[in-house]
Amino acid sequence: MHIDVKGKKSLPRRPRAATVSAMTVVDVAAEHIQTFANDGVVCLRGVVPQEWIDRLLVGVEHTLADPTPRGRLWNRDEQGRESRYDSQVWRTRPEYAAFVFESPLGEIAGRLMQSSRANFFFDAMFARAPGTQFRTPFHQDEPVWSVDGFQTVSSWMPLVPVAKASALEVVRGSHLWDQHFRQPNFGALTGDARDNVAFGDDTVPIPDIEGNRDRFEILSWEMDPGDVMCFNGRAVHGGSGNLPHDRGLKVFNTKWLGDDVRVRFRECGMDPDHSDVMTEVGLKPGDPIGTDLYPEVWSLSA
Ligand SMILES: O=C(O)CCC(=O)C(=O)O
Repeated sequence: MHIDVKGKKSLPRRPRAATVSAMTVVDVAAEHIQTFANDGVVCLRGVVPQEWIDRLLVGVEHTLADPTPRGRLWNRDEQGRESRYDSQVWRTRPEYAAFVFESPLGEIAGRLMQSSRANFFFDAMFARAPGTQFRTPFHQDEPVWSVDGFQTVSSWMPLVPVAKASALEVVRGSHLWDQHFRQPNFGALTGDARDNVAFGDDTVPIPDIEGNRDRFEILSWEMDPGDVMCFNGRAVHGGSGNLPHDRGLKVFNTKWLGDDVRVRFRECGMDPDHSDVMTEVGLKPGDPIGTDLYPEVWSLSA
């Protein structure tokens, strides 16, 4: 797999195991890198081959049938339509682990972040039944992660076709806002006490974006399997519901960290809170990201 960054010198190929992605050539154009820097989001078309989508769909079926302790029923509406979530499953699901290490995503993330390396942070799976209207509230990720840094990428990847009206939405340029907001309390959404985060009073609630949509520039795209919406962890995002009665949605998201990211344990509250597992492997506040928990998957020098 080789990514040609248009307008930049070609970089050495990193040898990889023969996999479904090994023959893939992905172009991350200088234009995509610039869009990601300016807007905090870019939609890349056709960068993940169907073989990967098929393998991830197998993984998602397993995850839905046998959720991890982090698996959640996010919402069940009056018609019984469910929205489900699970995360950090890559260590136990071979399809996810293979995708993390062998797909083009690590390199794409590294290039978009303009980082010399990309460390894998965690995976997240979102599944909604056909007709589900439930939308994820607008929020930022990185201000409540157990790390701090600007060079982060979340890669939101639908495994089935999704219309623009049902896709994730990102507020253009919000990754550059000075103000960082506390997350909505997802515990209140799921009704699961394990999700309650007592965010500190000194944190600022997110403005009502949904109620004032005309005051923000909100981006989303109709997407097919193979397309990836990459957004900065500070970008305000939400949505991804509003489904037609005959269409469900399955999404696999991988989260990536770059050069400037450091461990940070936040007194304001964290979601997900990795402070215990980080401490177990010897990571402490201020440390760069590493260890087997957050493997370096791609680097410029490799
Ligand atoms: O797809 C969704 O509903 C939410 C996605 C999200 O918040 C994320 O990927 O960080």
